[in-house]
Amino acid sequence: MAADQVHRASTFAPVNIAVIKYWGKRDTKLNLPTNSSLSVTLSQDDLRTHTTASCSPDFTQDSLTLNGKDQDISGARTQACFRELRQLRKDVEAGDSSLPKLADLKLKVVSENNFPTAAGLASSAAGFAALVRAIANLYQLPATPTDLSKIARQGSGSACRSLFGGYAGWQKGEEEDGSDSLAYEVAPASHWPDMRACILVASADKKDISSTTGMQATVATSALFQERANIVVPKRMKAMEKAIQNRDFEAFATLSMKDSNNFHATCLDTDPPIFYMNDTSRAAVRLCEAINDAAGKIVCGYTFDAGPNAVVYYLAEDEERVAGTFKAILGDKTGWEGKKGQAVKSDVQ
Ligand code: 2P0
Repeated sequence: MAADQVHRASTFAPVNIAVIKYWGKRDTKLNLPTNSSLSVTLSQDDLRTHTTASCSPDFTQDSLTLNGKDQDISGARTQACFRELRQLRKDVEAGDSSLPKLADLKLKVVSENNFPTAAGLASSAAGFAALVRAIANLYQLPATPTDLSKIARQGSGSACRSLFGGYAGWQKGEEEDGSDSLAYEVAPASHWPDMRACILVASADKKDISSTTGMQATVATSALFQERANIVVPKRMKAMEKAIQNRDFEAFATLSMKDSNNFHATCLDTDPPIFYMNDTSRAAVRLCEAINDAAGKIVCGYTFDAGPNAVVYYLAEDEERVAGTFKAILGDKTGWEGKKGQAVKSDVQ
């Protein structure tokens, strides 16, 4: 191999927003969750990570930059992704001696987000999904999205769902080695082409408490948590999959709102309590309730992740009634400069 030869591959990965939330780990090293979860993938035009992975005999160390800044890659999560992908490449190289020995070369990963990082907009999900897929493409691995989901999960749990478009589930699995804790497609976006999402940016600041820290505090101290993980979520996973299969918006939106509220209730029940929602978030909840009351049926459903920003789902036929109302009150998209009170519409992809 020529000393200056650089091998390179690029990919995009989308943000996903859970409607049945992941919150709690039973194994912190392998990122094995205490309950299954389900998400909707947002359009890459609106929120996504673009990542280029390259390797070359000229590189002297592995590196990762995000939005132009060097990232610490010494953590166990990034190392696990690099290690597993390299091992898969080694297996491929072992079977074909004509292939270049890429697994022995240092990796350079360059990522860009087109939205605020770590503000509760699932940036780690898109980030690790893009990192894993870019390296898998670079190594030309014969891996399915589900295979890659088991690697991305070790980077960040929610990342496993960002390897799929449309509606993605993450089954918690039972095995101790994580071999069955993987993502799967519930339905492609084309199954429900009228689904829309509106993101209400209550704050684009970095969140106070990381998801990893917050969820472990909840597991350790919340009395409501066991009920959620063992009873509430298993039933809801089934009901949500059915709502999606049947394109039953009222059921989809009602379950989304209930699960968001149940998750935030366990946050409040954590010692010390965790507050991800703020006054703006609560105003968005009331506005959704008012829109649904005025319509006489459920035309929108909100969900909040580990941050104050709302994602409101609705159908295209209710665009004016839902997104129109939010935009009239909050103003339209003007970019991601970190201003409060923006409404950003997104398609499902
Ligand atoms: C989710 N969240 O299902 C839930 C809902 C936040 C609230 O997944 O520790 O960043 O990296 O596995 O994936 C955020 O947790 O946590 C998250 P780690 P992650 O989308």
